[in-house]
Amino acid sequence: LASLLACFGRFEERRYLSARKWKGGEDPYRLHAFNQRESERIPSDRAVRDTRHYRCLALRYRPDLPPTSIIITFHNEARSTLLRTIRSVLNRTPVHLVHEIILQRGKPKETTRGLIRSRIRGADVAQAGVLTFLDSHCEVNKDWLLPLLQRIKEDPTRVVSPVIDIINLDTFAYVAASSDLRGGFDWSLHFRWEQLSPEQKAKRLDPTEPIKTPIIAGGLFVIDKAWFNHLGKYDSAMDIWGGENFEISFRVWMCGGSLEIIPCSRVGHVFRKKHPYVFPEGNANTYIKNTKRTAEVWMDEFKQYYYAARPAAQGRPYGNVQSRVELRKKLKCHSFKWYLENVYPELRKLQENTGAKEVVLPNQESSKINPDFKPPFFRFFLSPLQEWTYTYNHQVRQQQLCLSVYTLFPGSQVQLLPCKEGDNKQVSLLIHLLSTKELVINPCESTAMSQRWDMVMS
Ligand SMILES: [Mn+2]
Repeated sequence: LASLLACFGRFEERRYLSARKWKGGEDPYRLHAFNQRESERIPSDRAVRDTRHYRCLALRYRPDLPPTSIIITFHNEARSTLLRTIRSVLNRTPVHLVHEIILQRGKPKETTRGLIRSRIRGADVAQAGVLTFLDSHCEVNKDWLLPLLQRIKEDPTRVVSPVIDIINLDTFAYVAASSDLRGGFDWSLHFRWEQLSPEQKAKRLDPTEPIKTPIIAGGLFVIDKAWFNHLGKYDSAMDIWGGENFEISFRVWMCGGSLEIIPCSRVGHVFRKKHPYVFPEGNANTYIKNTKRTAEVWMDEFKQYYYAARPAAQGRPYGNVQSRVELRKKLKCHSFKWYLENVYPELRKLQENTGAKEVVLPNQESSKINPDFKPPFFRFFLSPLQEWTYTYNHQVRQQQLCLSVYTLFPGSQVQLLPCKEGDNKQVSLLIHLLSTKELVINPCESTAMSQRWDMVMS
């Protein structure tokens, strides 16, 4: 690495980048969906603001941190952004901690398997005991690596990410991201950043403390190599990109590890509005295939909420998941219910924005009060984990589906059908329900616990 650094002293960056000149009227966003011209104008070794909390500066790290292999996977990356990724690593990382930098280029003929395959290949050739995955359009900040390695040295089952700062895709300005965020998602397996709740914030007395996160954002994380291999690397049958972060996140949590965001580690990343790759069957289809594989292998009975939230996934081919199912068995992983209860209870509370009131079915206390109450009745149709919304239109809905009836005759079936505005066959008042194997209408009985509804204002 020292000799690589010396090389950069003689490296003619301007010449390397301006092999092609920009003509007037040429679209600098065309190839990479960011302003390539601006990226080329800004030197690759520019100074960036240290965006950490000032208390991070006082932290001391162990002298025996393990060196890491830094794996940068790329496919058609702009030279300027790739160069900035590498130079920032060389300039802002203690030399003894970087065993090697592996530039893993996606094979042109392998575009359908793309980045996930490349990451696996990079990991397989890596020689250090710790793997650091980076995107190819990043810019690491001061001391970014030390706090990440420290967490892994203390406990190799941790999988850790930096706070991902924002490199503006138009101006390439380096902007600090909030360090009170964690990764979250909804039942359609759509990723989003989430503010920590007021209670979680109140509990965080020390702003340098790691943040447990239900999911990582994607390609920026550090993991012990033996742990990565033990957990089954990646699902190599997934296409290109998107959804793989769900699979690896569920797997890490459910199979005995944890995911953390480390506020004292900062890495800038160019977030794009659209993905520049051409996906094998279009972006949406690739995403559906990858998330469907995840739901089928990891979400147990809760996959029905994924299908309810993403109806387009129903009936879609998703390949063979046998080996991943076996992997899960072999690793004796927790259930998805465990994950929901211990890692991401907030997912249960997600509800439609249209919702005024939240209805939780059935009354969870009732099984304690009434020994005759049999919760298994509800297991398929009305699990306590399901979240229902009682809307202003007086529909009882879950995602896009509403409780619907054809008649109010006792014994007639209640069904879940796609919601329609103003459909009076979709329950317009709270009716009492009696559950047998299926959900049917029954006259009110004030003592019947199976007819109790708990309503919670949201
Ligand atoms: Mn990226």
